Amino acid sequence: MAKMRRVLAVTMAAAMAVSMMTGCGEKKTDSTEAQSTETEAEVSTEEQTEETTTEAAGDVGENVADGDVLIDLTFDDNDTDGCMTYFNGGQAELGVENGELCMDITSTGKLDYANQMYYDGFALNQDCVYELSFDVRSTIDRALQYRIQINGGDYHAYVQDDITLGTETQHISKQFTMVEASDPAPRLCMNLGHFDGTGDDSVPHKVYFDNVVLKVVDASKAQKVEGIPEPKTVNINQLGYKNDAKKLATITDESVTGYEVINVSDGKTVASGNIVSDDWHYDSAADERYAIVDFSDVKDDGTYKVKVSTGDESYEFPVGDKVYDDVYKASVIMLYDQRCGSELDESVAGDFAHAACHTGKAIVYGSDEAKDVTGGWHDAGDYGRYVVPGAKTVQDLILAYESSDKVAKDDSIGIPESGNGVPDVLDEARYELDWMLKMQDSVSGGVYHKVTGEVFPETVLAVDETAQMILSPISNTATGDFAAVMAKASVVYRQYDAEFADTCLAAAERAWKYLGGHEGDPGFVNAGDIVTGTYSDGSDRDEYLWAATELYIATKDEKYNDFVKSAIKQTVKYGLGWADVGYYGIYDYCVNIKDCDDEKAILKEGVDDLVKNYGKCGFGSTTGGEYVWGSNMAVADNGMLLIMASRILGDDTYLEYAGDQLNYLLGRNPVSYCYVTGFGSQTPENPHHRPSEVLGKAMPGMLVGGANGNLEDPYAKAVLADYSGERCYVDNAQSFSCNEVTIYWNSPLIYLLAELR
Ligand code: 9MR
Ligand code: ZN
Repeated sequence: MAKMRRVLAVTMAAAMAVSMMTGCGEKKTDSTEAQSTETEAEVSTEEQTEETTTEAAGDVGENVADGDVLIDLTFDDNDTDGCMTYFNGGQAELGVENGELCMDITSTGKLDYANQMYYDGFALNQDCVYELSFDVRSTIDRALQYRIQINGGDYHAYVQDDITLGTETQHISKQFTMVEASDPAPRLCMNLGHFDGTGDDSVPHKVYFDNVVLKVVDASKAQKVEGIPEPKTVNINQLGYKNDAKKLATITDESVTGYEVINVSDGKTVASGNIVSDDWHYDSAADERYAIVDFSDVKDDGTYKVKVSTGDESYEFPVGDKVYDDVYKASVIMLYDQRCGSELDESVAGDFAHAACHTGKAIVYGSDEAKDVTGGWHDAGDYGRYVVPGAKTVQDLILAYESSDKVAKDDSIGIPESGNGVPDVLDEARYELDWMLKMQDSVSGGVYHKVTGEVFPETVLAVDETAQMILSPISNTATGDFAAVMAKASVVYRQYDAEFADTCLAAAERAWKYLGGHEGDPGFVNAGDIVTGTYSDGSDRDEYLWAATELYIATKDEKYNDFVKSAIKQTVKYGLGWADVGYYGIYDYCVNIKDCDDEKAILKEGVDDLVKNYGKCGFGSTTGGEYVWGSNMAVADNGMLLIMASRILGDDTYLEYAGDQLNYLLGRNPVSYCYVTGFGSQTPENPHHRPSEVLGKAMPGMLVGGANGNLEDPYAKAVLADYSGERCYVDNAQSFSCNEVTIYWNSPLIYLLAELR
């Protein structure tokens, strides 16, 4: 039968293992190795013609037809056919023996999913009937749980059964109807951990699988698998513009020949223009032709929309003086909501209030030493606390305080410390600094890289993560970042708390001493069975440079200046990220030290590159066509850098580009999302953020990671394979590589909003 269909190459991230969500638990590792296996899964298109649908009524549903084979694994040629493993306390090796898949199990752990074999890369359509079948045997009598489950949240099963295995091969076959909403990215799991009541499964043994097949039995009632929403053809900053700001809209429908800006309250056109063929350009990262219209002359307070000649309209947006006040406040309160180790006040955190979490002592990895490292912010959608990204967040807050008068005076954001005479952003940053001080080893001066459980927590509230906290080993990058922010804090907090400033400076100097004895140490990698985030970084030169700069500013000791002057002659990674931090040092050097021509030149080179990138993007972003995990941080960081450079270089033109970084984040992008939760006309509602997932509502004020063309989670692979980088964003909690949130994505947003509001 005639049926249009496209083949979706489903990339199984095996060795790459960027992040693996699994049955009841999440496991992420950070190896950068390339993807190992590509399998093909057929996913049918939504583009089926009317004709074929009618003709085939009865055996064709939306996207699927009777007899479609979605999984067909035979393990010939010694190939595991894209099957993967997840462990949560168990131990096994996956391989192929004589054309059968073999789980060679040495420990079954404590949980039924302690050992898991899984397979991704297929979809389930609601109301479609399927048959799952496979052959299985084991070298001992033991239980197996097979299931197809949702691959995130509570990991509940769409179909599941527990069976008893023995040495005889059994052919298992199960029909089921997908009764829940269509799922583009479920997971087939074989749970081979420990099961009570089925004999002794603790002895080493092997379980063999063959002929694993998932087939469509009856597609007549099958409903569609929804893709991502169609973006608007006219995109603007959904939160609006300040009266005098530059205002651009991007149009992506090439049949448009003109536009008008309409005042929504009276329907009157306040600006209009034509779009001619020369106005159209190509954005390769979005894979779209676009035209830009400038309506900066619309300056009066009001609510507007841009309407184009085809009748399409942008979302409505305000123009006024206070358009960013609420989002600014919410983006700071998000950090309060991420606080760990103390009770969150309901009057601030609302539904996200909770009792003190993670209050137990942490064990220093590889020892019996228990240490109090309570406090600090949860990093992201997980509850890990990591020094490296924490330092970036603190620095961004302090820079916002230093560069914006409004922020420096604002003591009324509404956190518990508001009104205490210390600006709120400094209070908030101090919460992290106090924790960071506890992360320093009192003997060596080195700083522990992170404190997390061994694995990522399940989708639970912070108070319900009860796993033993472990302090991962000291790293140079954590110690360098620590030295930098502590030295800076010693300067900034002195007027508010001289004793704290002294403590910070002494800690920074001890950290610097550690660094002196550890030049050339290898970068951080996860120790033992720990699989939480690594914040791995190929170079620590930038961290050393930044630390030396802040210590020079704090102490005026020339030994630090000598270090800076020799470091900038070498290869340093300049950036404002968690990995590349060189510009933090360069900028503060320029602000504080008179003789800074070399540093100014470094800054100028950086922002001039951003300006070149700006010209390549139809939506104002300066990432140069790169859309990676956390691309929204890159956009926000670039906005910061442009503002910082405009100060140092005395050139206001950089500020316009900075404004467009904010505009991109708040809606002028090719997916039409205002990327901050709770704000804008189309806003992320399903962030990968455990508190939001458990409560079923997104915590407000969080900047999500955004477009990521590398498709680094199974959900993104399933729904974004046909899109180019700048459009690879999906608002789904399973997509941790597009839709997670972090403290250090919020902090450059806070800086931008502080400056531009
Ligand atoms: O933001 C990090 C991103 O740049 C990396 O590509 C990614 C994979 O290593 O990790 C991101 O950081 C995550 C961290 O490892 C654990 N907490 C959640 C962070 C955001 O996804
Ligand atoms: Zn906590």
